[in-house]
Amino acid sequence: DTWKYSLEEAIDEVQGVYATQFKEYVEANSDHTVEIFPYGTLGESDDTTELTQMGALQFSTASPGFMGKVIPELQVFLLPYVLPEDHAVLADFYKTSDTINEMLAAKYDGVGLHLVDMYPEGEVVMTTQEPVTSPADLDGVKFRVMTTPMLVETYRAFGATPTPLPWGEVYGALQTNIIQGQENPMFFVESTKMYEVTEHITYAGHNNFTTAVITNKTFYDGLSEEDQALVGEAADAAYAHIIEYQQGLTQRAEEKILEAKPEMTVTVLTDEQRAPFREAAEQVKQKFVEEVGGDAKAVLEGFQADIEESRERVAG
Ligand code: 6CS
Repeated sequence: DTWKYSLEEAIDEVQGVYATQFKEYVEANSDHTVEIFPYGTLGESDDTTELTQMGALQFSTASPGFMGKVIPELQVFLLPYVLPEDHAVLADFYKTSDTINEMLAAKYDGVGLHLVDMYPEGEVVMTTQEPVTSPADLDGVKFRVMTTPMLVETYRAFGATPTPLPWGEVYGALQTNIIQGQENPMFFVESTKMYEVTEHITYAGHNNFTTAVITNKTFYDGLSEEDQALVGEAADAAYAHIIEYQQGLTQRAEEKILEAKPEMTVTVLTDEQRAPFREAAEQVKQKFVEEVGGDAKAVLEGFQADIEESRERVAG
């Protein structure tokens, strides 16, 4: 069979590198072929998620920054200062967390999907027109976020005027001053040339971009045991590859940006400068628990416990 697999990114960006590895594994180990549809061929993330729920696509990459509208508990990934910064701890966490692989995975089943894998894409940085060293600097800044409500809450707590937009509108909105800031991993700031339409980059250490690979549930349940195992193995191979691929990726992207635009400023906030952002994060976590309700509290607590276990495991 041919399995259709859509991305929110280009083929040479992180999601494309993952999907290419997945495809190579499937094709080397079965008679199936995987046809990849990069961003721009089928619509925005919300569209490709729907196409996957309907079964028109078998696989897609669907980031919680958008999918949080469909499964509200997924917004735990958007909460600032929750995910670990250490790459090895992160890499262990996604693979071993029962909160992700059991509790959140079950939520996907409820909306006609099966969760194949989740992985980090890199530390999120803010890019803005004016320098940012404190929440006061975000006052009056229309700041683009992905379309899930907790991101709006985050940037409101950070002092900005949050503006949710699908990805396709971001570059143009920066160019025309409809927005004056946005956040994304450094590789994406470089590959999509967002540095051309912003002047300052700020590392606040508040999050790592998480994405998820999903399949249509009816499709997945209909696969033979052998093919289900193949999907899992292909995901494991792609996961190992993407974790390795990301070593130094942020740094390399930063260098490329500075080469293309030497006047771009890059600021890594100190612990002291991060303190008010961390403080604001507490009220966002509280909002998540209160407003999302349902399993939100259990998910956040499970998350924190799983992260702690990963920290201990990696520390040896
Ligand atoms: O900001 C966004 O909307 C996009 N950012 C990344 C890193 N991947 C896809 C997503 O659509």
